[in-house]
Amino acid sequence: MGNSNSTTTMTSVPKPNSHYKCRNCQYPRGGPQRYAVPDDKVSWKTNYPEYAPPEFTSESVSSGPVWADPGVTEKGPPPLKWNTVHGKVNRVSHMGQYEVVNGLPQNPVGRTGIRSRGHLGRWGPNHAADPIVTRWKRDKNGSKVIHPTTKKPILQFVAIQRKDSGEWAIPGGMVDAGERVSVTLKREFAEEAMNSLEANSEEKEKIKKSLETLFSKGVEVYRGYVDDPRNTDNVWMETVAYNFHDDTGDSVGKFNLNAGDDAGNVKWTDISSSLQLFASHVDFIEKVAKKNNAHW
Ligand code: RP5
Repeated sequence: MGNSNSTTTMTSVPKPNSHYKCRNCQYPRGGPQRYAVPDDKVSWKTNYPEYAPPEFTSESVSSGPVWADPGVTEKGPPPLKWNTVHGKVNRVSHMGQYEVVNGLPQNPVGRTGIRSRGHLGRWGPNHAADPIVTRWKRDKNGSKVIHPTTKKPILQFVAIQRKDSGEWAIPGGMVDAGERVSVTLKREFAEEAMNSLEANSEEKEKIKKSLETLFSKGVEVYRGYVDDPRNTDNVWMETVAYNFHDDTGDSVGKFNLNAGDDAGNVKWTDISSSLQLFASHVDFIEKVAKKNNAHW
């Protein structure tokens, strides 16, 4: 048998390029165990007749805060307009048109083993923005630190430790209804990494000024789906990630990092392929490392 024949007869399981963090595990913070979804059953195109995922909506969402949509009632699914901006709420996905099944949006990447809204407020896409603030790692003489193996300079980014899961993450956050992404990026960074919520008005003004300059020169590195542990079959996170790079170390390098809001800790973190971060944040960081020709 020749090689060409053996490749055609090989049984290969297609590997999904996502759903590592929102599949085959316990739903976070009090949620149920997700229904098992093997790699070859992630796609909605694959038949999975026995699939019976549990439903879960957390109390914080079902109690009807302003940031959450109405739930399913005896009259059926909420009468919202999908795949469009409805009122001020952006229900358009970066992934293109999503399916609506039995009146509810369907996760565009595939099965997650759980239904309903979990901890997320919006049916369908929940939009976030992620500011990746970077500088070069420098020694005490101010020279860039070069990695001995790759011979490339080491980049550092501002990471926060999330209070909800304890994992390290990019200090991103939800885009408020009607808010511009550029505003969310600055607001979230100021709140989570510089604790601007606790600052007095003079300090707030200083933080605002230094961020204005840095954040005016961002480069978009990613736009799309996030493999977030809160995703379900009907709700999922999407983001726009920007890199704000301080090449000389003169602006960001001087920032006083100070954890606030949803962050328990904040620190400059060396970028390398061994990083372990919340959701699929490591994928965005890899793009930043490659873009800056840094060690990975
Ligand atoms: C992730 O959740 C996004 O990439 C963003 O970092 C974050 C937004 O959620 P919260 O931090 O507001 O909970 O999917």
